[in-house]
Amino acid sequence: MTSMHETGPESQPLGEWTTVLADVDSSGVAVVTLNRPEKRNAMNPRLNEEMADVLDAVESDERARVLVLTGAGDAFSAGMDLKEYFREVDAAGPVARVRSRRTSNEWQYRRLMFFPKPTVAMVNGWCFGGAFTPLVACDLAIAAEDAVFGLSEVNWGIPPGSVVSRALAETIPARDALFYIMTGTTFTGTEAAAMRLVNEAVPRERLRERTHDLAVRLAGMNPVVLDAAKTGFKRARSMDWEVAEEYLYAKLDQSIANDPEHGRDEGMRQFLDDKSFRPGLGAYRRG
Ligand code: ACO
Ligand code: V55
Repeated sequence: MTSMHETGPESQPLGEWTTVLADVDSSGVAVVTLNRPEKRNAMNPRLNEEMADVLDAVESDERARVLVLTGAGDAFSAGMDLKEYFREVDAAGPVARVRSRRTSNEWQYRRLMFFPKPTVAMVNGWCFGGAFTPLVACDLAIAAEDAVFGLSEVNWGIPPGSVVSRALAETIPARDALFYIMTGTTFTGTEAAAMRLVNEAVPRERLRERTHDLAVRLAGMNPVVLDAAKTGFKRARSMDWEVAEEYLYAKLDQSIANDPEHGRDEGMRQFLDDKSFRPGLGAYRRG
């Protein structure tokens, strides 16, 4: 199976890491590839530390307009590294464990969930346990039809920890979540799309192109408005309606104030004065 990480001639590296590859192409798509294929991209402490730095690099590099998260080889990620994240950290004691958990959670949901650029998970293969956290933290997700997912925790003797079950509750119905959490049964990319864990499942040979097309589309949109739109939705989910109204208006006004291209005024001008486009059917022309 070919790696999902194919650095094209126009791709530039965003930095150098031992467990992660990250580069950006000329269309503004940054591809972040978990890169421990010989361990099925299991997440060890080193990878968790490096991912904080990778996210910093993608966030601060102006060439990067969209982040695509994927895995090298035939796995997206086999979850937490049972040897290095559990056995070895447990042996190092409780202080090490607190630190290791914090480093893991830091990138997997705190940073990724509210990342200021659009994020797309490209699930190219195995996706187990802890890997559901970064998967759900991404705004959008596309899977290969034959990718294999599982809440395998019960299979080896633990309930799902960290925010894995919280992430499931955010995306799929309780009946599906409890069935897979309690039985440890695997399911495919096709099934993941049917329960809306991912937006779409496509044949493996089309995964990269399909994801790239979506990413390029997002890369061409107004970044300030996109950030306000995704963050508004994610934050407002847990608010009561009155607070959500206040917050979403504040977000709207903040977006207008922060938008260097004044998209709102331009959109209204092109529709009301020029009559050159219909906002219901497509986006205004960006300068
Ligand atoms: N932690 C540590 N090492 C792992 C993990 C993991 N989660 N997943 C795979 N590896 C290692 C294997 O130990 C093996 O290492 P070795 O070559 O040094 O012996 C190597 O990756 C390849 O693994 P295989 O099992 O030989 O690969 P295969 O392609 O046959 O199977 C599969 C892939 C199905 C993903 C299998 O490796 C597996 O079941 N992994 C564990 C999945 C899992 O339950 N993850 C934990 C979820 S719970 C959590 O994240 C909190
Ligand atoms: C899991 C994940 C964790 C953890 C304990 O079930 C369990 C998965 C991401 O961290 O600390």
